[in-house]
Amino acid sequence: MKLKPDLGAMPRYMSPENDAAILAQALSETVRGQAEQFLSDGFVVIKEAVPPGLCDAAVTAFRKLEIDNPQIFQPARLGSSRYPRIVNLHLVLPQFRDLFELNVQALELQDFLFGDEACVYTSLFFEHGSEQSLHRDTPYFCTRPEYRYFGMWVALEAVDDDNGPLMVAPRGHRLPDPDRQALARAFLPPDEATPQFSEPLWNAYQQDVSDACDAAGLTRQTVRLNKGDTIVWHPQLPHGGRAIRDYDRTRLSVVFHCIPKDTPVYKLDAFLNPNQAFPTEMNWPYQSGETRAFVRHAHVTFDVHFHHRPAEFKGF
Ligand SMILES: O=C(O)CCC(=O)C(=O)O
Ligand SMILES: [Fe+2]
Repeated sequence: MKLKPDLGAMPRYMSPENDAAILAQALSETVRGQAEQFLSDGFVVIKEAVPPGLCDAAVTAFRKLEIDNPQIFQPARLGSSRYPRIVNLHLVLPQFRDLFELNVQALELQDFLFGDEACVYTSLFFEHGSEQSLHRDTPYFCTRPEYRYFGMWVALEAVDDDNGPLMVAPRGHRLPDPDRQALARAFLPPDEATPQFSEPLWNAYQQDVSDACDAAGLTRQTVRLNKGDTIVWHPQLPHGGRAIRDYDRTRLSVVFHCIPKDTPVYKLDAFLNPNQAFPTEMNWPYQSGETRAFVRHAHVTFDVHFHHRPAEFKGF
């Protein structure tokens, strides 16, 4: 028997008509102010969310890991002076987990909006700006029920116009999705199952989002941050990385992809089939931190190229 998707379980922050009721339930003025900004613009910047010393400790730990593990880090530069984005370094660096666990206001906000405890699904570390074009994260973090995902991005050093800052399209989180099934049909032969990932499908969806932002007259805003500032974004917020003007500069930053505990995460297979039922609970293995849970993935990964089990890292 085909299960019906539980559309009634759509998170309340997906519908603007719920905003006033959500804000009325905020437990403190601080959370209310942040939630208000988040609901109206699709993101909120929390200034000095973690002390600069915590950011320095994370960078120092990363540099030590690099020195202790040349066999892992040198090939990962792929012949260039740059690493690709590094996935899940928090598995081997407790200082990275601190950036999440001690980010008190960002966690309070997420717990409040989820109505549940936020945990880390995956993380990315960037040594340099990503220069990633405008996109929504939802095709890559498609939960069931849908949209139970937030991005939480921590600046480990100052980010300005020159080192590839984030850009966001404020209020773009409210633009409706295109007909996702039609999009899949346009690209896939009939009866072919939607793959988890496909670059042409990803690009077609993101192009639709970008065009919709233009049609609605939404601008791309640069987000300039100081060390320790943290931005939390809505699952549907269009965002990306601006061009790097000064290639000599780093843009050290960590982004956590956050979900409520035990939430399954799918990719395009579920995102482009919103009416298809998928299991709505997942018994992830967790690595417990001091206070929060982190999904225990098997590998630290350099983009999609190199995979290393945590036990391969010396000094870990
Ligand atoms: O850090 C960036 O430049 C973009 C990161 C991003 O888009 C993400 O992690 O979802
Ligand atoms: Fe993203």
